[in-house]
Order: sequence, then structure tokens, then C-alpha cells
Amino acid sequence: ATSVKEYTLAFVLRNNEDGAQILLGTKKRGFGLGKLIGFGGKIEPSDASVADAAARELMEEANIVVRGSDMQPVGSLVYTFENQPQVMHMHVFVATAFEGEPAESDEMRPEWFQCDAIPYDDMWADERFWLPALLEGKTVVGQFDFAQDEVTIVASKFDIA
Ligand code: 6U4
Ligand code: NA
Ligand code: NA
Repeated sequence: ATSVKEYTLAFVLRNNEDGAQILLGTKKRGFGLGKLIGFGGKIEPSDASVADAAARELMEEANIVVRGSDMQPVGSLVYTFENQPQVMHMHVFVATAFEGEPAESDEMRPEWFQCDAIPYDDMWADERFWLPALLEGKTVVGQFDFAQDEVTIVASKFDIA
């Protein structure tokens, strides 16, 4: 039987003299080890809302504060992995208002990148298909089916609006 687990993923954006930047983190442990990703994780029963779960993860992993109301929902993505009954459902958010300075945690090493020079080769393979659209203010809904290697996309369908 298939079971679906709910996750958040949040991208923080800022503008400074260098132009538009995005906060990404290198995953230091667990699932996606070594990959450059947004901040997020499993939604816990104690989270009052999905947006609050995303804000909690940003605090835990990057040490910055984003109010739940400043979490803009921009996507819904389903991931499957070959030979794994568990399906991941990821709720994607963008935030442009935050407090504090991003700082390294046990789980993530945060770093700002220029939005026009995102190193997609260091990210999950699906990111290049939809993250550019989110940076233009669009939304994404879709599904990516990965092989067991967690690199190869064997099937995908997604809508950008
Ligand atoms: P622990 O270690 O229990 O605190 P937790 O932070 O709850 O973990 P974690 O880090 O395993 O959960 O969550 C996985 C993160 O990776 C979520 O933010 C979703 C994200 N993720 C998984 N597959 C992805 C993919 N193909 N593309 C993507 N993000 C993905 O962009
Ligand atoms: Na996480
Ligand atoms: Na976490």
C-alpha cells in the first residue's frame, strides 16, 4: 500500500546591490545528503498550518524568522522513488520577508546565490524544470518519478501557471 508523507520546502528571496538572490542550503545529513536545496522537512502534528511548518523548518535549519503569513504558497509537488511505497508530497513556499541572519545548523549550510546563476547541477534533478518559473512569480503543480538512484527522473508531469 502506498502512503503519502507531507513535506514543506521554502525558498527565501532578497534584493540587494548585486541583484536578486535566493537562499539555498547544502544538506549535511539524511535524505538528499550533499544536495543544494531549499529549507524544509516533514510536517509535524504540532504545526498549526502547513505555512507554520515551513516557517518552523526555516528557523531550525537556517536560523531565520519568517511569519507564517509571509509564506507564499507557490507549489505542490509529488515525488515517487522506484521500489519505495512511500510517496512525498511537498508544499512549496516563497518568502521575501524575514528577520535575522542565515546561520549554519546541524542539518544545513545556508548560502545566498544570484538568481540568474543558480547551480542546478548541485540540486535535485527536478529543480531546473520549475524553480526558474517560481522566481518569475509563477506556481507549479506536478509529479516527478525518480529511479532508485535519486538522480534519474523516469517520468514527470507538471503544470506551470
Ligand atoms: P529530520 O532529519 O527528521 O529533521 P526533516 O527536516 O523533517 O528531517 P527532510 O530533511 O528529510 O525532513 O525533508 C526532505 C526535504 O527535501 C524536504 O524539504 C523536501 C525536500 N525534497 C525531497 N525531494 C526533493 C526533490 N526531488 N526536489 C526538491 N526537494 C526535495 O526540490
Ligand atoms: Na529538512
Ligand atoms: Na528539519
